Amino acid sequence: MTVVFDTIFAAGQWVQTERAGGKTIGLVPTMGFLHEGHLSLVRRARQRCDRVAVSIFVNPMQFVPGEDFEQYPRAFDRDLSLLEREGVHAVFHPDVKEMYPLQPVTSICIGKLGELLCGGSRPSHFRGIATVVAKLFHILQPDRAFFGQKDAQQAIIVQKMVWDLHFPVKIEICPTVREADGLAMSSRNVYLSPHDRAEATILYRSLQHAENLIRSGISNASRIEQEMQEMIRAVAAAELDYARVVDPESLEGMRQIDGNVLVAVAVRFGKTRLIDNMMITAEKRERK
Ligand code: PAJ
Repeated sequence: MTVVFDTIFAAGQWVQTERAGGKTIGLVPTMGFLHEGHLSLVRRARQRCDRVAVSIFVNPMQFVPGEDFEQYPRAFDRDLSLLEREGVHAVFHPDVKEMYPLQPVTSICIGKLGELLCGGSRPSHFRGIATVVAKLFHILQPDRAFFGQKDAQQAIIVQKMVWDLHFPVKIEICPTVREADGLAMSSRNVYLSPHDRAEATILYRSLQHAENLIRSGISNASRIEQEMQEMIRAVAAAELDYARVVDPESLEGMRQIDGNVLVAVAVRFGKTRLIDNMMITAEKRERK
């Protein structure tokens, strides 16, 4: 049976009971409008933990003014029935007043990591994410929390926050789930017109192109970035935000590729901003 809590107090009581019974808790934080990507995290959590809690909360603090907070798709009843089918034990579904009863004066600052890549066009976004994730960790006290590789920068920032602030939680990062044509699943894909939806495969195609270049031994990061940018610019409906080859820990750009790299793209189709990424390991070989 799936229990639903909309207050922090009720969630805390459930946590206390489960922990007193010696159960481990897995948390999957989401903003709802669930798809197979979210459900893959839920399934992993079910395998790894005795009890699974899913939070559904569209967090206003991570939306920059002018973004889609109001329009963000919501479908709680549908989400709940999907989670019931997955055997989720608890769903935490607070409203904004419950999570932010007062104007907060405290937030989690992540410095440069939050300014690079998506931070360039969404300045306070990662502060909002780190802060709400820290709150969710305190409320639901998970042993493990599950995040998607799809949002690579978010996953890296959460992992660093947990290390820096000694949260007693293990972060597990799960692979990106894609549509048949390669488009990464996202709650925002519903915003796309049929035409833009077809063109949106450019994100994955540009990542595959980067992968092929790296596998063929090309190690000049800016050449790879340029080729990706050209591919994306050739798609009329696509407006490039970034296409970068970066160090997977610092998210800083690099000149020569060596070992692991994160290739990350962000592209706008009208008002809809899509992101995707790939972790690629360059084989140590002669450079071209
Ligand atoms: P949301 O976009 O709903 O995503 C919730 C979780 O699902 C994140 O960890 C995200 O990386 C993962 N996810 C999304 N699409 C995925 C896909 N195609 N494959 C695998 N995993 C995928 O990310 C957020 O919500 C919020 O920022 C949140 C962490 C809940 C904080 O508000």
